[in-house]
Amino acid sequence: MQQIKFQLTQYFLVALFFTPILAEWNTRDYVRREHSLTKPYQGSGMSVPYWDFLGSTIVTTNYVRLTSDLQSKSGAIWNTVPCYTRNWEVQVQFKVHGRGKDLYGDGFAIWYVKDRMQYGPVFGSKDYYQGLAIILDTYSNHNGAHNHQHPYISATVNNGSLHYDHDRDGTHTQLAGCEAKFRNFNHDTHLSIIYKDDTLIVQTDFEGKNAWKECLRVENVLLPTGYFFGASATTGDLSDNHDIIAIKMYELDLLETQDKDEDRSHIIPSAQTFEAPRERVEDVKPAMSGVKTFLWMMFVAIVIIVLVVLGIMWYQKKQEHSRKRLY
Ligand SMILES: *[C@@H]1O[C@H](CO)[C@@H](O)[C@H](O)[C@H]1NC(C)=O
Ligand SMILES: [Ca+2]
Repeated sequence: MQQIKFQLTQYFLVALFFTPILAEWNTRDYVRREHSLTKPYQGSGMSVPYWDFLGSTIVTTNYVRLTSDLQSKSGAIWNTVPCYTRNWEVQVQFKVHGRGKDLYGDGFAIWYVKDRMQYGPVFGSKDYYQGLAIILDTYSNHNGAHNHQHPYISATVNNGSLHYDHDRDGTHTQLAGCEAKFRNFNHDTHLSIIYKDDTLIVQTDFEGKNAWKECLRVENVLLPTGYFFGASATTGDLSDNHDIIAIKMYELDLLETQDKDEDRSHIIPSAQTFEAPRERVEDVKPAMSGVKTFLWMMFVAIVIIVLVVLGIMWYQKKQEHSRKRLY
């Protein structure tokens, strides 16, 4: 009760001050501290509440630097608290900047995944991840003609079976993407990731206009609860400073159609744009019950169809028969 009151008060205070800016937002959404990273970062001592650090990451009073503008660096920050919110929005204020005018890289990624704190080749984090990656790729590894420019933002949902192919800039596994320039700006750059009603929306505010611009929207994206938010970046031969200024996670209201008691923790990350080959499904255990039900229903449907077809054939035969008898 007290907590609710506190949140309400907090909301009203925030609303009073920011009503013009927040006008388009759902009025009951509120910030979840345990999934957010805001200034001042440090609590008591050196640690940052709710966040762990990996690799080259350094924390200053004004930013969290995942990599500096030096070659072969990898850094990450990971939320320590799993997210049990069904509908959420994560807003990331970041700054990517460096000396390179034409050559810079490699980029960074915002994660909502099962495994945290793991080094790897996908922008500083592990490949074959389970969950969602929003990748802000600044360097095109593709030698041939690309169908898009860099920097490029893309969304990928992985159930642990997909490999991120840098040579193709991950294009064969992405769900959607957009071109967007966000390097070396003097104004603030913001990214918004919304996951609501199984729809993923990524918006950008890179032009210093204080307005969101839609980058991508994908429906029928299934993500479980209980995963972790994180951000990671990497440099190779090319480099950049990849700074996270703030991460704010907003809990969005449940929709009327959503059951608040539904257990979403066992969902396997998927998106309908995936073509799931049926024979592969069997070797992944957690999917069994769902897959079994599906196959069972398919079987029943096929039996019904066969019966109907047989019925129609039998009926036609009978009709023909009676017609023959008539003439
Ligand atoms: C995982 O994703 C791959 C690629 O989309 C798909 O082929 C496979 O069937 C999926 N596995 C499960 C258990 O959903
Ligand atoms: Ca790339």
